[in-house]
Amino acid sequence: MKRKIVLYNPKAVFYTMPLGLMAVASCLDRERYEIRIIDGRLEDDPVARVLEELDGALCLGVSVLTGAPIGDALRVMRAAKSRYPELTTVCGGWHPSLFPTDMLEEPSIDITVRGQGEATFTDLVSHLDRGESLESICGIAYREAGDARSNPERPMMPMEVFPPVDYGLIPVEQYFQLKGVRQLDYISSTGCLFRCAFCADPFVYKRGWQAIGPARAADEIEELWQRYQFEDLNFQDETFFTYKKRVAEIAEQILSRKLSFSWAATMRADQGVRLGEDIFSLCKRSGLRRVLIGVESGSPNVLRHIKKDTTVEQIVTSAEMCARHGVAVIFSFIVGIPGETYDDVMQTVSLIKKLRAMSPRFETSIFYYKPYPGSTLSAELTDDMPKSLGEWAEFDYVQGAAGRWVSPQTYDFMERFKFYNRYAWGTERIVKRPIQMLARWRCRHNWFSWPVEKAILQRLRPEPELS
Ligand code: B12
Ligand code: SF4
Repeated sequence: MKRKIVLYNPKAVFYTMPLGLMAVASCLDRERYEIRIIDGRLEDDPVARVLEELDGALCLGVSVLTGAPIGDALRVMRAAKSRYPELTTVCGGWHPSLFPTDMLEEPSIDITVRGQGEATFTDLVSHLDRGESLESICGIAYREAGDARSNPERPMMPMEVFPPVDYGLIPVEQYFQLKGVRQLDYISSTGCLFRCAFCADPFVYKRGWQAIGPARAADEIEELWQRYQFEDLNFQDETFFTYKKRVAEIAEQILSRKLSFSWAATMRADQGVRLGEDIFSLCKRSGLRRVLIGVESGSPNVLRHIKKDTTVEQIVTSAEMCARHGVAVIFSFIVGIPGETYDDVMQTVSLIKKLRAMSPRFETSIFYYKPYPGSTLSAELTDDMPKSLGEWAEFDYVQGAAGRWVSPQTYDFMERFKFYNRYAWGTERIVKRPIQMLARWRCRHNWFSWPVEKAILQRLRPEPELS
């Protein structure tokens, strides 16, 4: 008889498909295991839904991002353990990769998996199934005689050895409906070669990067396109544009196979420059609709400090290329990095204005720096970070306020700038044009006193302050 494996994706913002769980599940032998993926975002009562599936299950696997998803994961795992005390619970994903042994202080978590999960979970499931000791399984931590034991690292494996991700494990149409567009999430590479000091990736993947080849990616994408008729493909890779030859081959394959959809991916500014006009144009012809560029700062000093390894010139050049080829961009910025001066912030503000003025298709998102675990920058801020799993669950990474190191002057300025920056550029409906002109004038002159139109707009239609 097949053993059941239940996998849970905690509630989170947006409806991105649970690619992590799909990836680990796709490696399991279907002759032996029956797999259920339950997504908290799709359920009215996720706890009841998980409990319903758990009877006779071999294990419950949960994917855990840092922040609010931890709270939902804990609710589900505690309920599962309380109903089925013998059940093995396994946590994988970003938070367990950063805190593999700390997480085991929570009694409802039995095992944590670090980093790339495909081979580790396959190995773990067969050991659990056979009732064997876990001591030889690389990449996990677990409790042994009450103590946390951490096994050696598992080296990252080439993605080519894993089978294609099985989208039949999730209700794809339901995600399309919730997203409001037939957009498929897809991943063609894992990890990242760079070393940004605010990011957890260098810690989790040790600056390793693995990908599937362009021909295989194209085969998979074509099969998925025929099956689901999606209109947009969202590459969830950390840095899709890592090797320009690979990117060019994927774009060529999309064109030669006459696959008709738009696509979006994440790009670094230096990669945009290296891509060159020809490959940029090829990408555009193959459907490239939008890129997300993590700019972070307009100050060369801050870019150096955070080891971004990109320059302001590269940011502007890649933006010019995107504008020339009609590719939309979300430029994401971080303000409030410890050590940043008011002058650095003003350089960021100038760059934001410059980029926004370049194309109505350019958007900017501005976040206050939050010390994310696992990054070298956050190592200096341990006092400002949560200590327990419960505190991590309450740490708001999406909307939380600025850190204590951000001066009231900078905070006040940025809040006003963020508001007007949203209206100042881009295409606004005719009724809002006068406000747009005024907002643009204010941004150009950094003059945000007497914000009467802000009060009017907020009264008309209160909007979230995040840009
Ligand atoms: C899609 C996505 C989201 C989605 C989540 C979708 C979901 N599943 O619910 C949404 C939009 C909700 C989201 C939100 C945020 N995200 Co996000 N997101 C991503 C992104 C781009 C892709 C994730 C993905 O699908 N990857 C592909 C799969 C195959 O990889 P994976 O999930 O890592 O899974 C592998 C392993 O982790 C492991 N694994 C994962 N789950 C499990 C479970 C088990 C049981 C096992 C055994 C193994 C295992 O095996 C998998 C295969 O190798 C990643 C970057 C990336 N490329 O990973 C960032 C990333 C995960 N996000 C990140 C951040 C910072 C955020 C935000 C704070 C961003 C923001 N400022 O708004 C928010 C807030 C999250 C929160 N606290 O609420 C960080 C890390 C965060 C962290 N420490 O948890 C990442 C790494 C980006 C980065 N470099 O900064 N995100
Ligand atoms: S921010 Fe992006 S480029 Fe930098 S290390 Fe993280 S994933 Fe890589």
